[in-house]
Formats: sequence, structure tokens, C-alpha cells
Amino acid sequence: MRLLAIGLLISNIVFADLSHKADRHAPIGVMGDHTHEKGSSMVSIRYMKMNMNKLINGSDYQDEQDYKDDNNKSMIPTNMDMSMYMIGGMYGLTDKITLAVMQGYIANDMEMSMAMNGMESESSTSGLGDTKLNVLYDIVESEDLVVVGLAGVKFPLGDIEEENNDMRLGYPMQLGGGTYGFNLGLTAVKFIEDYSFGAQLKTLINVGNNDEDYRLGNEHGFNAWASYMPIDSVSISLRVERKQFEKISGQDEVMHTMMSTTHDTAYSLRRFDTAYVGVNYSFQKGMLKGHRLAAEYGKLVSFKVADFQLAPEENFTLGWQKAF
Ligand SMILES: [Cu+2]
Repeated sequence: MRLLAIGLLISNIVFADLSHKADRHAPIGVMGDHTHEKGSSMVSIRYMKMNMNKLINGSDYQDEQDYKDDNNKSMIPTNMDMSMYMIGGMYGLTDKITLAVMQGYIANDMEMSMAMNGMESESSTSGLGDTKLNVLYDIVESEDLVVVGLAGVKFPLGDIEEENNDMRLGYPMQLGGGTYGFNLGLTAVKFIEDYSFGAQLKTLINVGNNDEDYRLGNEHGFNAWASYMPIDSVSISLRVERKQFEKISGQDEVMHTMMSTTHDTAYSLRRFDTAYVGVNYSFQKGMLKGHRLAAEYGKLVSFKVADFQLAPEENFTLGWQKAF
């Protein structure tokens, strides 16, 4: 009995140590992959940047002439930069249940050129995005296997009436979806010595119609990654992600569909596959013990979209996390 108690104590101590290891957190672009012990919490800040400057349609890159040949829209999207600061908080309600809240601040810049004469125009939007509140549940938590379930709600905080010169901007320039949504997710990570292998399925189901009489399409995400941890403080990762967006239902009547393909809901049915390389760094001692830094770079590898739009060619995420 006593031996068992000591054994349990030791295994607990060994286990508690694991959370400091770099690969106990997924690559920084993956969220909802881990939980926290009862009473412990974590804050995180992520900076995400995406650059889009190539036209695509179907599964191919396109040029401005292709765009003009295909439709009569008056403007051609030529460049879009999106950056987001995301603040997250996690709190272990029990050893099994963790609450997680996330709030982004978004800044978008978009350039378009007039189909008729090539005249350039610019627009920008910025502000808070939609809020996400999730409950994470520890289905399995052992030394070599972690399985986490996720369920939560997306709150429609982000503005959907962003304009430029009194003209309603296209869907990608809006800051939120305007409706509630439900998040569901399942993440599993297997640890084998210095390696770990993770997979995550995620779905966002949007519900109802927003004030502008439309609803963004549901989003489905699949992630798989492998990471290698040469020392406890560092892990490097390779990840592939598939993101599928269903079509917008309804439409914003104030938006002029003839303005550009991103003012027309047809574009919104789309799928992107992205490959990532990333690094996690977990401070093991000294003043910064408990702090984590992570970065990830993603490059689009394949896509299938229903209408002309700008490809999310490259993205970069930098993150800081601190557990208490
Ligand atoms: Cu956390």
C-alpha cells in the first residue's frame, strides 16, 4: 500500500514535469490542444500575419486578364494583408475541464485595381474580431498520449458593416461573421521518446442569420503534425493543414455584387491546404521559467476555390505563452 502511494506520488511528480517540455504544446497555429490542472491558468498573445497577392480560381493561379475574361466585375483584387493580435486565456476549472477564451484584434489592408483602366484603390479595416469561448475536456492524459475534446461558442463581436467611401466592403474585409457559432474539436497527440505526432479535427458551425441577412459558411479544419524535441526546451515541427469553408448563405444586400468577386458570395466555397514549419521554445529555468515562445511559418501548397480571389500564399505566427 505504502509502495503504491509512493509510486503514485513519483508518477505524479514525473507527470507534472511534462508540461514544461516544449512539445507538450502543439505548434503555435494549433489551438485547443492541451488543458491545464485545476486552479492553474495561462495567458497567451499571438501575432499572425498573412499576405495575399496572387489571384486564383479553381485549382490554378490566374492573372488579371483571366479575371476580366471571366466576369464583368468592376474591380480586381490585387493585394491583401491581414494581421491579427490574439489574446487568449485558459483556466483549469477541474483537472479534467479547462475554460479557454480568445479575442482577436484584426487589421486588414486591401488593394484593388479597376478592370476598366487599371486605377488602383486602397481600403483598410481594423477592430475586434469575434470572441471564442471554449470548454476543453481531457479525454486521455497520460505520459505518452493526450486526447482533448473541445466544445464552445463563437460570439458575434466583430463588425460586419465596414465601409470605404460609403461603400460596403467585401466579405474578406469584414471583421466578424455577425452570427453565433458552435465550435467542436478533437485533438490527439502521441509521444514517442523525443518525437510526437498530433492530429486535430475542428468544425465551426455558424447559426442563424446576421443583421445583414447572411451567414458565413461552416468551417472544417484538419491538422496533422510531427515534432522533434532534441532538448526539453526546444521542439521543431512540421504540420499540414486542410481548411474547408462552405458557401455563405444569403447575402449582404448593401454590398454591390458587381464590385468584385469578393463582394459576391460565390467565392466563399473554398479549400486550402497549407504546410508549416514551426518551433516551440519553453524556458526551463531562471527568471523566465514558465514562459514559452513559439513561431510558425506556413506556405499554401494546394487549393480549390469556386471563384476568383486572392490566395493566402504565406502566413506567419509568433506567440508568447505563460502558465501560472
Ligand atoms: Cu494553455
